[in-house]
Amino acid sequence: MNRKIQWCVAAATLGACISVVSPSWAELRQDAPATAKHPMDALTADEIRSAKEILQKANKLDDNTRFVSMSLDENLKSEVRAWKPGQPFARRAFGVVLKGGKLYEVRIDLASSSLTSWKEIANRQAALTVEEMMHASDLPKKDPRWQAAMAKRGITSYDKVDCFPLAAGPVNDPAMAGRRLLNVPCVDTTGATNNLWGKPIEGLLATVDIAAGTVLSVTDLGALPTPTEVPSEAYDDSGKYRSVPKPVDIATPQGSNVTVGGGEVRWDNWSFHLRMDPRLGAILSLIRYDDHGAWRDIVYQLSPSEMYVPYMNPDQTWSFRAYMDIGEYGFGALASQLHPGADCPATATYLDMTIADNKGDPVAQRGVVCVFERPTGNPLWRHEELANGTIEVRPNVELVVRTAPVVGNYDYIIDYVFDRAGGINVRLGAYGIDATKGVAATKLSDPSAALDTMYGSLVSSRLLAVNHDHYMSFRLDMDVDGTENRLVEDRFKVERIQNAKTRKSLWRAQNETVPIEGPVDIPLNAAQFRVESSTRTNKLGYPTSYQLMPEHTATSILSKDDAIQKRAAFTDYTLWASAYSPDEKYSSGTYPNQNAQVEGLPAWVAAKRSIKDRDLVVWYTIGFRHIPRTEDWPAMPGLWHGFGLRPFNFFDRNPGLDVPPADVRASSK
Ligand SMILES: [Cu+2]
Repeated sequence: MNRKIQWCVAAATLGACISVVSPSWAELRQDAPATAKHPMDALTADEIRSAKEILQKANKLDDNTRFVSMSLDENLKSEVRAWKPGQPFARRAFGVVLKGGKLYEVRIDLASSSLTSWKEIANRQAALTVEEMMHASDLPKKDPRWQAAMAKRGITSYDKVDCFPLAAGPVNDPAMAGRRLLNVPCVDTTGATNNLWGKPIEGLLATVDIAAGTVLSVTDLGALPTPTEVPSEAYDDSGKYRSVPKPVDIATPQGSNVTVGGGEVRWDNWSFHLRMDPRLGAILSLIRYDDHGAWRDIVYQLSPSEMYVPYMNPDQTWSFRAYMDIGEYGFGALASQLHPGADCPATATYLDMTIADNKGDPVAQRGVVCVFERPTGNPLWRHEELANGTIEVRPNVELVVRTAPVVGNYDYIIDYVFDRAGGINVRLGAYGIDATKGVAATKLSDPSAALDTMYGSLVSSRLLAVNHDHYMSFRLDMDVDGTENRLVEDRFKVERIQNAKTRKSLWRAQNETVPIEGPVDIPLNAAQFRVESSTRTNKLGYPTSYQLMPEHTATSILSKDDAIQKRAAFTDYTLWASAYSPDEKYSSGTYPNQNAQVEGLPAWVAAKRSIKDRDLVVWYTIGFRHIPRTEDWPAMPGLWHGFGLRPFNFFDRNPGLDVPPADVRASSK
């Protein structure tokens, strides 16, 4: 069944519509599998139900027990690598549970229906749950101190007041030990529809203990006049859209070349397993390339690890804002439904995710992953030989796996992009709405503007978008032609030439293996980095390898003794390498919420384990600083950053040689 999609311009203007025929949502969307067919498959709805039943039978649950997460506890890497379709495999679940004010880690063997571990984790705070966030948003409205502060601002009815609980950041105060804290600012949503961030109720913050259900304190720095612009109304730019262009589309008129089954995605010469995890979002495993009939390993697992967003404002109601969007909130749990024809091409395949809710019951999140092909418009390779008038050119097409976690005001898009010559690109798009702070200034010439704009940019009258950074850490468990790999640095060494008549200098490449785990300086002018196989060489004798392709990126420049930076110490460097350990997944540690110490990646590598000719993991952080600009308001155009992996002596020659020319493809229809 086909569906006719219409994009219509507002009736007040041209009243024009464009129609395209595309498959129906039901045809495009795939349910999460009912049974696990692959050891890396996410827990199914039945498995989530079983996990809860096993805990109930073990008398571990009461009415107030809450599930932070229940997700796949992966099998050993050696077992997964050796597994062949059709063979049996173990299934285990790992849960994070809150009960009686305590945090527990739970391990369950699903095949034997047994609880294998129930372990209290002391002095740590789990990620925040949706239920807690909703509860915390209501608490200030019942508090007389907050009500009095609101009355000072002339607000006595709270129908149009929305409160958005925020992770409290590192907590050093011993009096707060054991408390489950959230800081709750509020906004006036009068007249707002999509953008709710235009009228912050500034200078007022409630700190709540969500476990106790109490407001601990109310901070009031004084009232400011509320901004008057209603940002959602500004979306249509004074009520006039520009004229409707002729359609520009990505289409697969003869059907998709992508197959998705049993969690495995196949396209062109690529194969990988795809699953959604409540904490990390999309996880790609067992990324392999079909090299003329032989599957070759490249990456065992590729996923986000942490996202750190520190804001740069010293006010008491702002300075704690340094979020860990993955460890405090969860990229899978916050994955947004993707809209055909807008978020992804109309003909993409859309995948569901099954997640455990806070009571441990399965819920389906619809269409939170899309997988699609797109022509790049660029040649994959080409040469025109002017001497004899010949030309050879091959078209490139990419496969994109896309998710869009939405964390409060920010919408991130994470793409994994596969090309036809063995390349993988990881792209991070920042969308959404700037975090806003009410100020007195209406424009830069106002007397207060110099002070008001010290830590951000005016984006509208009385509205400041606060400066901040974004750091997204990716974990790349590389397995280039097997698990034994080494990280190699090709250093560009400048040499003086003694005998040449006109030339004085050149560079040559000298490669060195990084012997020990730790942070790796990446002087982009002076070196390139590759992960080499220790066991395989190509036809010419070079060790097979994949090159890491950094792009423009930033590391944190905050003081290392600052608690917000201590727990995000992975952002001190762009690149790290560590020895493989199945327990080392999160670069800010397992429980960054409220943590004030160095945990995770920087702590693990202090062991200085060897990474030479071993199973190793590399960690790359995409970092960028954001001084907001007026064009970011009231909704940001996407800003993209990324990095890549490309084969380097992995193949014997250009792996895209066998891509047919475009004219052959057209004439063979
Ligand atoms: Cu930003």
